[in-house]
Amino acid sequence: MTSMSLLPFIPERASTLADQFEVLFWYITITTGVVGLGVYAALAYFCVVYRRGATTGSTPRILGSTRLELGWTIIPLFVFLSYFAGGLMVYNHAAHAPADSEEIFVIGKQWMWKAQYPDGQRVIIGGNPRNMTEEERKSIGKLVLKVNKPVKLTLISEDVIHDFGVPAFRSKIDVLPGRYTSVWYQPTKLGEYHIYCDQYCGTWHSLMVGKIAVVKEEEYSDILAGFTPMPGSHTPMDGSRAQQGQQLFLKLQCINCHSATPTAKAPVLEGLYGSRVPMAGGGAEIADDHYIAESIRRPRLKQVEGWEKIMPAYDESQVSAEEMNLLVAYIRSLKKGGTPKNNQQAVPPVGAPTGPSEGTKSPAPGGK
Ligand code: HEC
Ligand SMILES: [Cu+2]
Repeated sequence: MTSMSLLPFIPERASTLADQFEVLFWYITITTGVVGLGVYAALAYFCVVYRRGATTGSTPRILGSTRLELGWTIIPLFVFLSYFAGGLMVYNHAAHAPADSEEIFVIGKQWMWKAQYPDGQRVIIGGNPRNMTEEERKSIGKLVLKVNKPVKLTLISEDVIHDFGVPAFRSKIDVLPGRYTSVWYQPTKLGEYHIYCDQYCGTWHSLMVGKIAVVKEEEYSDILAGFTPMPGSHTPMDGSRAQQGQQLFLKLQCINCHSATPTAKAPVLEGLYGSRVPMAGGGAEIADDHYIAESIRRPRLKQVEGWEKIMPAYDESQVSAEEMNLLVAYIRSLKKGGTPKNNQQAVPPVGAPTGPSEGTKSPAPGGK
């Protein structure tokens, strides 16, 4: 028996979270429902049986009962504690992505979602095609995920607050400007499921909808190969986010200061990700996605100890949300000894077109 067949307004269950969520949801709904209805039933019964004039004799005078008081205090206490325990378990599941999750970046923008896969493919979900650039229109599609494999979404907004909601996964997460949030799923069923923007975000909020397609692992890479690579990359293979980020790092001249040489004017970024960074004026920060993005947008906010305040702030006009994700992906991937030479340029893959493709911001690798 599925809840689907009984109650047609309840969405399908298609993730591990949805299964856990559903058990807790019905447990709470049924227990509170039974008690609530019981109170009303008793009320109705007493109204009829003890109505004025219908009773024989008078009501006995009762001055409290310790047994009753203890009973209706202790039993509900344990019932409510069981809600808490169930909630804690489901929350714990939802809050901790497995370490082997594949990671997809999602950007919310009035009124579409832009998803970036680790190898550089991208998909535009929802939105009004008439308001899109040529480049974006080519990438309209579905968010494709593998069945029975965990996936972690890291989300940010370019403008206002959105919310990435997937009813079949029983999951929704706010998507905020200037702050990364994340969510993870393990889809359990093949098929297509709705994505909604669950936070009213302006005129065409209703267009910010789309589909997640859950496919078999064998089909996954074929489908992804058909996706349009992000602007600036030539083949999906060579357009990995980290590699595109490296090109940006060179193009924006970050390398002039973050050069990993003894005379560098700025800290080395190798191995920065996940490390503890001591701050000027005491304290320390863990270098996560948010810390890195903020260091680039507003470097004055958190000053690394022992360095001068010379890093310029890069606003949206210099580094867009999409480019920020690339820089973050690059800095994350940067291992010891990985900083490029100042004049190093990425070599285009064999057989790749060499001219700059239309509508791209970054120059073609190789400087042609
Ligand atoms: C004019 C020199 C200069 C340029 C150009 C520059 N930075 Fe920086 N950057 C610094 C200095 C100095 C610091 C350390 C002091 C601070 O926190 O502001 C820093 C700090 C950082 C940090 C935090 C590092 C840590 O150890 O916690 C990151 C990340 C970063 N920069 C990335 C970038 C990126 C990406 C670019 C290019 C878009 C860039 N920087 C361009 C000088 C520079
Ligand atoms: Cu929205």
